[in-house]
Amino acid sequence: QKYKIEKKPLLVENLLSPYLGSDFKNLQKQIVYHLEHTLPRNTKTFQSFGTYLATSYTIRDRLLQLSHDTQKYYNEKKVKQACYISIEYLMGRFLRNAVLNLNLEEKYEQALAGFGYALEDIYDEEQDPALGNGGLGRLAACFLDTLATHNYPAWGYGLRYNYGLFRQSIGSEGEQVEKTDVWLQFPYPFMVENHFLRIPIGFYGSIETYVDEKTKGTRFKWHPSEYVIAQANDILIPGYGTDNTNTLRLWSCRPIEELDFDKFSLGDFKGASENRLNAENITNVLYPNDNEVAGKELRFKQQYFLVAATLHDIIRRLKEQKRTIYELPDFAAVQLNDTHPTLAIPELLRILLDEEMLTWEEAWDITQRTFSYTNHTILPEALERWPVKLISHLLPRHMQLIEAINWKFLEKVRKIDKNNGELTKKMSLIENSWDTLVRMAWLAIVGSHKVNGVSGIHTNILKNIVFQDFHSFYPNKFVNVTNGVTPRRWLHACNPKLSELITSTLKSNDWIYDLAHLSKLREYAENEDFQLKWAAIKTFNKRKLQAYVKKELKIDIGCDGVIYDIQIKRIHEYKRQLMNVLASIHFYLKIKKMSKEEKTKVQKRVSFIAGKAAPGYLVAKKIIKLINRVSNVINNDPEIGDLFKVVYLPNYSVTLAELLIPATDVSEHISTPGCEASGTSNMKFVLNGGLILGTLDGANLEIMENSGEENVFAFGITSKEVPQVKQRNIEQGAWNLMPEELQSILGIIEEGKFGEADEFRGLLEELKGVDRYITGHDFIPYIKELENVMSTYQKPHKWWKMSILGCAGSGWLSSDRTIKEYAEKIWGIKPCPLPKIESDKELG
Ligand code: CRA
Repeated sequence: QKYKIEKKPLLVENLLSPYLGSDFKNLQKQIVYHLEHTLPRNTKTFQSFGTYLATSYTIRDRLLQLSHDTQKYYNEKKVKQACYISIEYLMGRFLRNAVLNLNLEEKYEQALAGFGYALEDIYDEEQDPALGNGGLGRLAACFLDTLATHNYPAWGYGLRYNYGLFRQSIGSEGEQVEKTDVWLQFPYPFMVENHFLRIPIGFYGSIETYVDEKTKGTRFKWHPSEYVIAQANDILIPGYGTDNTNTLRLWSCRPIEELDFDKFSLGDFKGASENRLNAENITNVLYPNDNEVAGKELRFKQQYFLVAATLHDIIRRLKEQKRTIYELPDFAAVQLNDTHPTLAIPELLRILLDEEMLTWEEAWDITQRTFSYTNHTILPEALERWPVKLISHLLPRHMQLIEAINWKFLEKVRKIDKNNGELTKKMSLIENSWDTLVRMAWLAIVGSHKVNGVSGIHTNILKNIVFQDFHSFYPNKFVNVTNGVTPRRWLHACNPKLSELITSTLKSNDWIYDLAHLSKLREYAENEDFQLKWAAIKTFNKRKLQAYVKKELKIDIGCDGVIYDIQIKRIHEYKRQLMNVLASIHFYLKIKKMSKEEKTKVQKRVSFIAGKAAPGYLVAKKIIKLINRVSNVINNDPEIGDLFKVVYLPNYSVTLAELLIPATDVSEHISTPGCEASGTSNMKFVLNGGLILGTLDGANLEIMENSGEENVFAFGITSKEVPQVKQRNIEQGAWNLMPEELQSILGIIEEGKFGEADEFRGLLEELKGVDRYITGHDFIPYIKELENVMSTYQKPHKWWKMSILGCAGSGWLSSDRTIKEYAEKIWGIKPCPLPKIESDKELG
């Protein structure tokens, strides 16, 4: 049975030149053209990688055409657009997503089959650009997919790092080994260098003061002493089932002067290239920290480089439409993805005051109406504060403007400050602690018209604790927009069998762009036949993972009747991978003590963990080492056999997640309550019929609301109760409050069962002392809930009902819903679909 593939007819053929016709013969011609002219190879020498490149270039051609049409149309309509500024984008592989979104899968399959290639294998030739660390960057990528799919006029702005997030392998001692990610060593066919856009960006220098002849007021002008060039690199973003194609513009840094010829002539070859190397440094490397600030001058330069180039581009595009600077807030809604792009606020103010010659009132009004800010974390180590000294040196005019913003803001605060300046001190954008520091989050709040958190609980914590004073000061500024994920990549593309089953059951594929339709699956939750099909797909996906583990890690794991229990995310103390591995030791010891008879009743399980640790985060690296040591002992213990395995999968990436998520029975989201702002992989698992074992934190809570509490394995206390537990730990010592089971596990580690006796001392000292993340407190409830997971798995009817109901309730977790909220509550933008041309004539 065939179903309509997309709601709106695809118009590619009609809009494009005949060259881009999409019957499979035409596609073959295009592929061969690129093979011979772009690579260049010839039809005798091409291999899989060349075929991947040539195929990708044909996709790029199509997207280029569509994006021209899209931009032309948006410009004609003068629609308001969203500009998303983010220092990270974790896009994942491009080809499959583009082919599916353009609805060309069958045709490309046919075209490549003619050359003896399977499209599926060609997809695997692509490397995964890792220009982000974790959830924040992946969220930005999901948003781009949704914005294009739902025809929103939107741009993404970011940085084109030469080296993405490091590649991780595991050394012989179980430790993390990091290697540079040289992702540009081969061409990346989906990125188009835009040589027409080169923007000078200044640093350092001095400020000139002069009197404005017209107004007789004082004016300022910044004279930077150093310049670099920002060059645009565009990645075109196709939407699903639409012609609208948006742009992600990534800036790379070039020197003003490539080579100092005078120095070169004098034989100073190193000195001659200094300029180039210094400039390229700016966009060289992605800082590998997640939820933590690096605090390095180069990082600060990256941040300014990003926002200066972006604002220049936005204003250039505004003026291209012959509109005045006063119209900026009606032209663009600029979203600051966390505080990393906060310098956009003083930068815009500088442009408006010093270049456009506006008054302060006008400039400040435009600035506030243009920006909005998303907060993604409340962890104190992630709240950015930059030294005033550093800012004054690098960007003297911007520091002056931050001081002026602060002065004007505090004037208002003082009026309500009844407590000896206490409030003024707390709300000041500038803090005097170990140094004089600018609080970037405060600046972002003051300079934006809306501030949002990324889940219900997170926004409440922002309003009531972290930004409490600001919330009282600006009661209407704070809103919640819970995160979401794109169902195109995270179900339709990564789990084709489940996608087919859902489409054939619902007799429509409308769910792909309106995920709320999944609720209709509820009526099948207890249908035995449907459950069998559902479960069979899970097994199919698990077999793929089983084969991967065998091939890559040489570990034999079972599949049928074995629970695949997965925790994949950055390694962080608050995410408590340590608690997970301690529980593994608990189960290991328990099985070892069992009689033969008892062992036959054990529910088999594989515990998978994957995730990178920031190279400078030593505790997180120790956790990785412990996991690998424990895995080694358990997996090689003949008394355990296939009853239990612990598998650490190296080099976690978007591509690996696409393999793991569809294959998961239960996934763990066990952060200390209050610490995980939202989490987004939890949403992806539910969408793929995986169950959640989680704490009352982040988006877990909203998953419980939407999929039903009874369909989530939840445990532990609420975030409100956490401070009391922490306080007790401090007062009485965590060791004294720790359950005996855990004490004895720590003892076993200390004895050296998993490596040298001293190896993990630091990790354990924290647990025994303060135990900031309350692992001791939560350990027993966690183990009990894991046992509940295992016994529920033995009741397949109940398990699959929970799994189906989870998925049926996940409509709300789509990034389509999230973006609709941003568009309506914050940006004031509307969809602007390209007009349809009513002809289905195949050209070419
Ligand atoms: N590390 C949060 O910790 C959240 C994402 C996206 C994070 C996650 O809980 O799902 O953002 N925070 O909103 C962050 O990066 C700087 O803060 C994350 O990815």
